[in-house]
Amino acid sequence: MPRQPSENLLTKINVAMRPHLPNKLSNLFAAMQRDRILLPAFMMVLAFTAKSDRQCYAQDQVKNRPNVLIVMADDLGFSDLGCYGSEIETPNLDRLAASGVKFSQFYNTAKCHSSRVSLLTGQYCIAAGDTALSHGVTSAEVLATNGYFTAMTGKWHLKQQPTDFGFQRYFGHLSGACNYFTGDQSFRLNGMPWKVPAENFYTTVANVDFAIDFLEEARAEKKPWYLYVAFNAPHAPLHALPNDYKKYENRYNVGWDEIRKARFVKQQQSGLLPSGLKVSERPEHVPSWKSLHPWRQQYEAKKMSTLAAMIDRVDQELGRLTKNLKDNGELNNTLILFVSDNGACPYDRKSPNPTITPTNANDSLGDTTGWAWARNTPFRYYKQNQFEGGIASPAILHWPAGVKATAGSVITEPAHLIDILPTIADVTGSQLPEQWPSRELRPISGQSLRPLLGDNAFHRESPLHFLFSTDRGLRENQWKIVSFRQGPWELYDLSADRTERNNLASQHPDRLKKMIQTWTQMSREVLHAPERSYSEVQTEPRPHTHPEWTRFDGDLPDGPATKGKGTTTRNRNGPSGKNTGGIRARKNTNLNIEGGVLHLTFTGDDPGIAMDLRSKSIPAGPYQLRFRVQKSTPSRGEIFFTTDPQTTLPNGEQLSFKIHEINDWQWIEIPIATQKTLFQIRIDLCDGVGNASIADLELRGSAEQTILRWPQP
Ligand SMILES: [Ca+2]
Repeated sequence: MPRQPSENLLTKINVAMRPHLPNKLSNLFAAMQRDRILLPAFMMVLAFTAKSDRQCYAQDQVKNRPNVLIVMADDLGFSDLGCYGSEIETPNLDRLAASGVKFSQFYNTAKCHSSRVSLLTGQYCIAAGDTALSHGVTSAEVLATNGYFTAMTGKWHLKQQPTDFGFQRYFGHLSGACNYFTGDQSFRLNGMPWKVPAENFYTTVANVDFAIDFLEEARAEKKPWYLYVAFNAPHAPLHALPNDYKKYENRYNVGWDEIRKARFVKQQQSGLLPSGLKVSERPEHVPSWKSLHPWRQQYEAKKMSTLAAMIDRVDQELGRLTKNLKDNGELNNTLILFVSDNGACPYDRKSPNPTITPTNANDSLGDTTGWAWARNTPFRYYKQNQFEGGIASPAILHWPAGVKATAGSVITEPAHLIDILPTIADVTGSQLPEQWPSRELRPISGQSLRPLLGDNAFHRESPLHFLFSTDRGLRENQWKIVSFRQGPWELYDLSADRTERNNLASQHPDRLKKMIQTWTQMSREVLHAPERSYSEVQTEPRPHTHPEWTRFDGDLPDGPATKGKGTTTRNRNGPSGKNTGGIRARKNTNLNIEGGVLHLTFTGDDPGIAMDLRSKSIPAGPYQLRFRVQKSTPSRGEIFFTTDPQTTLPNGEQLSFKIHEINDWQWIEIPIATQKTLFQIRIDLCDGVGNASIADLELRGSAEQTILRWPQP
């Protein structure tokens, strides 16, 4: 049996040392007293305490430890900054790149929360324990242990809150996205709920207001500091400050074909990308700008004006922050790293409304696949896909006191968010712990990038692994394998074909096979991923599409028809009870279907949707009901079904499931084990008010064949 330290001993140590301890450690002692934490953990904390104490002393002697500022933008495309090819005005970031370095092959994980996990822990998301961070330590915990003042502002998007993971100060929202002008209920200031002011509020600005306040505190305490600013911009809802919007209004009437062309020219002229590289072609799912109806052109141009204004504002606020560092003599010895969590977002979740000007709390626009394509120039695909368009991030590193590489140079070595923690631990002289109370740590997969900053040789010890939902990839030297939503593996030689135009899978079957084995082995042994996430890919090629990509063939509500062909379920806004696409919205439920996605708003008790199968000719069970759901709060959902024409809902049988992903899509797969034939199905996602989206809703048979899909045409 492990021994536990006596409560008396802990109490004595806590009382004696409290004045010398950082708050978090002091709190930890209190928690240990309360929870009788085991001796090994206790001894480890003592070791850290001793180290921390020594270093507090040393800190007065050693003045040259750098401050660290990590900035992450949200859904920023590879080409969205001036120094990465954009026409959007980002002079402050361009200046940092000109006097620092920029990376041409810096990778993220293609999605919001997983990128945040990797940035903070140096691990792949699943390995770190996903949003619970149960198998990792954060950079804030590592640097706080080494005497740094630690602070964060902006989007958290993980479990608990930043103050539970080593950040001594925090301002921001715990949610994945919110209204830029009015925020949401998840705002916190230093661990406590914070009410968003009714006026004069815009999240991007507030993040820097609080960041500057926190830095003032760090300076008063005469400590080196670590600040992590996680802007929510330019993530949807698209909302811009009026003056920023005005600056870009009508600038995008030229359309995405022209903008993409101009960005690519600028990328090559600036030396960011090799001159022989070919830009990827416009995919079939994005129409040419010229083919769009004028109302759609006007509407799409507005979206890009808003995105540009939001990105411009990020740059302005960063300018304000870096000026604050300069005014305080800190710019020279602060390591600043700017990255994005994923490529531009193609998901179009709002009905078209060209009359909106999104410069106030009540009006916002959504993303669009057309501009996402241009914003990821020169690459293919988008947020969530493990193609370069999803995972390639602009990355600027500025640290005059520490970077020996030529100012303004481009680092072409592949790097990844998992490298951030080892890098900042390295440059700050902080130790990466092998143990941490109440967490079972797994090894860090990232490596310190410090050799690159001094023009020294860097050797990547293990291939870079990519996995989000069913999208997969592996980068090993110049080779990359990638699978689009569990479609067949593709193989590319990125040294000649960074834009992934020539699939070499059939020409190099041995290399492909070996890389798939490596990917699978890493999924199992490094990520500890659940087995289903590395099950084999489909062998039959399928078109690369997604139900939430913009459908440009939709009609304008009450307006002129588009030039495109086809039909759309967009805007069949049914009042509660009306049957839409084979789905009936129950009482207290508003259903709006856009591009095949069900957007549900729950206004009272007992909401949900129901599907009546009595007129369908379907085979007998067993079945599987399968869909993806996105919701902003966790909840318990229920399925009701009948297998007898005389029984009506809510009588019948009942199954339950859990919605645990917050704001991200989660697959729900429910086996319905009956041998009889289904007559009615009902899905409840929660008990009361709220909202949710459902996509890819289908009933499958015992051979996993699709029997029915909703919405029905
Ligand atoms: Ca994101």
